[in-house]
Amino acid sequence: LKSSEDTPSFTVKSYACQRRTPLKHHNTFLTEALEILAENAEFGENEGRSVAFRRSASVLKALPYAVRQMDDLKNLPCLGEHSQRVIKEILEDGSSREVESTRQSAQFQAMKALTGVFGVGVRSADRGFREGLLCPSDLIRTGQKLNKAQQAGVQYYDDLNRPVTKQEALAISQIVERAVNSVLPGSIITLTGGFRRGKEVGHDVDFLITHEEEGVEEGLMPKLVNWLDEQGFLLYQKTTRNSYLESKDGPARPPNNMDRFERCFSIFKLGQCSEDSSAVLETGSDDSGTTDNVNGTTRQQPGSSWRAVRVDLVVSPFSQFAFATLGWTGSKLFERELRRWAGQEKGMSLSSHALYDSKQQRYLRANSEEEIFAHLGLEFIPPCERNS
Ligand code: 8DG
Ligand code: MN
Ligand code: MN
Repeated sequence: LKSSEDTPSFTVKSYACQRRTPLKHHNTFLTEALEILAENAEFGENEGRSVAFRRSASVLKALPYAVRQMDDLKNLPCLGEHSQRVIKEILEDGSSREVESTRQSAQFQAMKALTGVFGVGVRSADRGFREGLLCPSDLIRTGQKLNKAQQAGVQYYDDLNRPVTKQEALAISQIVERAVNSVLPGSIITLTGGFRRGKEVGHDVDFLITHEEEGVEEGLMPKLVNWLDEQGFLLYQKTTRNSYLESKDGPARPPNNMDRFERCFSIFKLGQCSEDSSAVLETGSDDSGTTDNVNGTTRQQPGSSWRAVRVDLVVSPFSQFAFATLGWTGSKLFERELRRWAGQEKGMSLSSHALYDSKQQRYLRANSEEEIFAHLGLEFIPPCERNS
């Protein structure tokens, strides 16, 4: 045995998609600190810096032991000089000055509060902060021009910042199943995102919908949204049309990482869940006196019988279902690392629609996530170990 007891030796592969990352791990006090710096870099639109901190944090999540001294980090990949400096300070002093001053800075707190509003991105939050806005209510107080999404974001701010429980996710699943089965019987509905990775709570509920008979899923989303709206389940929705076309010249690069499925970003009105997980579902047709109008925006009162929940719906053709499932399960870093692995190590291009092999100049088909990992020369990592 080479390693002594106090300096565990453990090899960690350098891409997050090559290793298993459980939801609960041993280094939360370090990863939370590094992720504050990652988040702050995102607020400053410094993507390289933010990914570097996220990768460092992710390596620590994969360790089967708690890091106690710098020696415990020997031979670990992805730990840059800056991350190591932060870790060292936390191990020695209990906290990092950089992390604590970031956490307490007015700018970080304002950016966190403003981007916490559904529909408000880093750009608008930054503009707001530079105009003196510090919190969501400043958006209303100063009469900012808000688009429909942002109006809903402000209106349901408290609800949308309250974590969605597994039980609520299951109640939403039941509604979505009912809706989908009335507009296209035989459809397959998968819970994706954080809940598929085993999370107990989430910031939203993500669904992927398909049908074995290729093509019948076309036009499903508008029908689904109509059904949900008519039953009073939707407080807000924005649907985007499918725009993906496979080309024999390989994947046309989308302008950003957004994929091109038919999708719907929505806010559901969910009736109170009872203790025993059987949801009592209410429809919203009568608005039974539980809301109150403040400054022109309807705010929900405490103790109301319903709550607002963010729900993402995606429809995929059956032939792309495996890729879509993999792409919408996350985590975001895991997805990013999968694409980087495909490109840098395999000369392939992976998206939520397809896998293209540049050397062979052809698409590689897959009917399951397992087949995609195999195409990529990776060991299969189950969803609950993709919490990078
Ligand atoms: P949370 O909601 O509990 O906070 O965690 P999550 O479920 O992991 O995060 P999410 O923001 O709901 O994202 C779920 C997955 O969906 C994640 O892997 C990233 C992926 N995703 C988006 N937007 C897009 C997109 O435009 N295209 C693709 N392909 N995937 C996307 O969030
Ligand atoms: Mn999610
Ligand atoms: Mn989502």
